[in-house]
Formats: sequence, structure tokens, C-alpha cells
Amino acid sequence: MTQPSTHTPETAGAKGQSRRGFLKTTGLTALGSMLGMTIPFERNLPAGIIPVALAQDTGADFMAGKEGMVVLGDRPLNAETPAHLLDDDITPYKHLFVRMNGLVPQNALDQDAEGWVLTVDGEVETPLELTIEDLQSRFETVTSRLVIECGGNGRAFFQPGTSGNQWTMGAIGCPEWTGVRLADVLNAAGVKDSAVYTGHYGNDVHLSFDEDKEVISRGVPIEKALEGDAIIAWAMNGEPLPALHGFPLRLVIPGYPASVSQKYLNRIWVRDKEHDGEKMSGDSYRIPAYPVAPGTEVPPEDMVVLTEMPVKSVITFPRTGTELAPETPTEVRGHAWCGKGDVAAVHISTDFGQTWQEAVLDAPHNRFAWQRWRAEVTLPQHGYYEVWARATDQDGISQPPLSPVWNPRGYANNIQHRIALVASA
Ligand SMILES: Nc1nc2c(c(=O)[nH]1)N[C@H]1C(S)=C(S)[C@@H](COP(=O)(O)O)O[C@H]1N2
Ligand SMILES: [Mo]
Repeated sequence: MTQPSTHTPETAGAKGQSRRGFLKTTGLTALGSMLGMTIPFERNLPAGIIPVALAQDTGADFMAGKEGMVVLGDRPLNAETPAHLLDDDITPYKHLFVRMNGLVPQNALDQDAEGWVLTVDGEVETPLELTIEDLQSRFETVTSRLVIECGGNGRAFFQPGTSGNQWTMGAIGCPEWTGVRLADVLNAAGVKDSAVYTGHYGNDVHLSFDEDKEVISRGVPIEKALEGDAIIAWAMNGEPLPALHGFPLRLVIPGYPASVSQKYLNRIWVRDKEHDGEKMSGDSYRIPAYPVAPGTEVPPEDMVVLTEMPVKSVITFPRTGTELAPETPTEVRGHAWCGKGDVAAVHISTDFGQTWQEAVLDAPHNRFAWQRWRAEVTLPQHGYYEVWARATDQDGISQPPLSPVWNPRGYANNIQHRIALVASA
């Protein structure tokens, strides 16, 4: 699995926004420099068309080190994890989903963080320019397990279908992140009373190679940013952040769709209004303010930003389709999580929802880590069964058996996970 090369002197190194304007001023000459030769007929190349040589295999294997993933697309690179590979309490690199909206920056591929600076500006008393060493020396280092879940996880289960990556269950994971609290950094800058929202920026490259286009720039209400659970991370599972997951710095803001967890983070702009960066407006990561019938066209002014993700669970063992002996107790297990915080209960059914059995549910390792659940099932006789899992949040709200309320872009689908089991004598 490859992506087009982003090799240019301008994208090498951790220059952040210094690449901005590069393509605009030099136009296709820049494409020529990426190819390492001139393009004699460059004026005939329609705008937006990338030379095919740049879109082809450059020898870099972007999925190296990933195992068993289902690739939904390679430009941008998107890959999800089959449910049975999500069994670990701490999601390892090899099984963490990948969601790119653009291209991995070259300095991330090179693991080159030299000169990397995180700017904190906007509605703050003292704007900050922090190197990674500054973050490490000036603030308390924290390590916690935090769920990241793509807002579009489960999109494939909406009827009628909605556009976007057709994630099933696997755009979810719970690695262990190390960094500093976002709240500590914002407080060091001194958040003004006028602060309303954060706006996040990274240095990944737009699919068009247009330096003037942001790939994605989302934010969260300032109260959420100051809660103390969110981390500016430089490490995942004890290692420097991998290229695909945001090297050298990323935000991890649990509870919200992972699109707010900016990778390749180089700026946090504190805003005096709801952030209006790329993929904050229109239908992006927005849902209707009220329930709508499937297929409804919702006026833009009635769409609101998706914030807390709903309660959800996944069955990670056994693998769907497993054959078991009848009348023999077998462990079924998985994880449950919720954008509001702790999950209250998990129930499972082996008779298509007629009866439910409460699973044993562990406390989370820390707030916003997913919670392990286990149950023992006994299949009474040979034949076909399904296990359905249903988590319930602290307000008594449970996962729906069918698709939850439809929305135009297919976000926040927390339909119950089902696996097949076969009892054979
Ligand atoms: N800079 C940057 N940050 C980003 C994105 C991106 O495309 N670029 N994608 C976002 C989305 S939509 C998701 S779901 C998560 C995915 O994180 P992962 O690829 O580490 O699993 O990163 C978020 N942060
Ligand atoms: Mo996402």
C-alpha cells in the first residue's frame, strides 16, 4: 500500500506552515521538481490532475507493520480493523485503524522532528511557541489509554447509504498515549474570557498538493479542551508516534469523533467563536439538530457539530463464524466505551434479542479507556446462532438493534455488534 511521494525539499523537515504558498507561487514547476525533471507540456495538464508517476508506487509500503487490516482506500489511505483483531486491552500499532484525509507528511515518514514547534495563539494572554523539549520539560508528562473512534465508524450500516468511507466496526482503537495535558498547555498560555473554541492544525499534505488547502482543521468547545482528559501526545504504546498516527505530535481528545484529534499537530488557535476550519462546516461532522427520516435533506442551518460519541460495544472474541460444541459454556468478550465517560452495563443475547444476559464489565483503566466485558454463553443445540452485544450508558441509553437515527453523512452509528456462532455436534 503506497501513497504518492511527497518528497520535495520543501516538505522534508518539520517546516510546518512554511510550505504554504509553495505550489501557488511555483505552480506545476513544483510538480516537476517532485518528479525530478521538467514537464515540457505542463501547461496542457488540467488543473487538479496529478502526474500519474507521482500517484504510483514509490516503493514505500505504508501498511508495513499493520496486520489483517481491511483497506477501504489508498488515496487517502484508510484502513479498518476486523473486530476479532481488536481483542487487546491496549490496541497495538499493527491493529490500529488508519484515517488519512490527505497525505502523510514527509518529515513524519522520515521520523524527523527537528525544529518542530507547536504554536498556541488566538484568545490567550501569552501566545506560546513550544518545542517538543519545551512540552516535555515545562509540563507534567501523563500516560493514559484513550479511545479514538472515527465519527464515521459504522457508516456502512445506514439505510439509505451515505457517502464517505464505508467503515463497519473497525475505525476504533484504544492505544496508550503519552504526552502532556492539553489543559495544562492552554492554562500556561492563559485562556481569555473571550475563548470559545479551539482550532487545530497539522502539516499533512492536501491530496491536490495545493499548499493553500488545509487537509482538515477541527476543534472543540473550550470547556472540553480544558477538561483535563485530552492529551498532546508524542508517544503511542511507549514509542514515538508512528508516521500514520501523527508523528511527531498529535492531539487525543477522547469522547468526541477522532477527527478532532489532530495528527501532525503544529498549531492550536484559540478562537472567539466556533472554529470554521476545513471539515468544520457544511455537512462535515455535523448531524441534524433534531431526528430526521432517512434520506431527508436537512437545511444547513439545522445541522450542528457532532460532539460526544454515543455508547457502543464490540465483540472481539470469538471471531464471527466460529464453530463451538453445543451445551458447552464458552467465553464471549469485547470492549465497551462511551463519549460521555464510563459505560454502565453490557448485555448480550444469543436468541436475536429475545432475552438478554448481563456481562461482567470491568472499570476502565482510566477515564475514556474502553472497558472490558465478558460473558459465558451456552448454545443449547446444534445450529446457527448470533451473539448481539448491547452497551448502556450512565443515562440508561442503550445501543439500538437496528440503525440509530439516520443523518445525511452517516455519523455516530452505534448499532449493536453481531457475530455468528455455529454449534456443531
Ligand atoms: N492532520 C490530520 N489529523 C487527523 C486526520 C487527518 O487526516 N489529518 N484525520 C482525523 C480523523 S477523521 C480521524 S478518525 C483520526 C484517525 O486517527 P488514526 O489514523 O491515528 O487512527 O485522525 C484525525 N486527525
Ligand atoms: Mo474520522
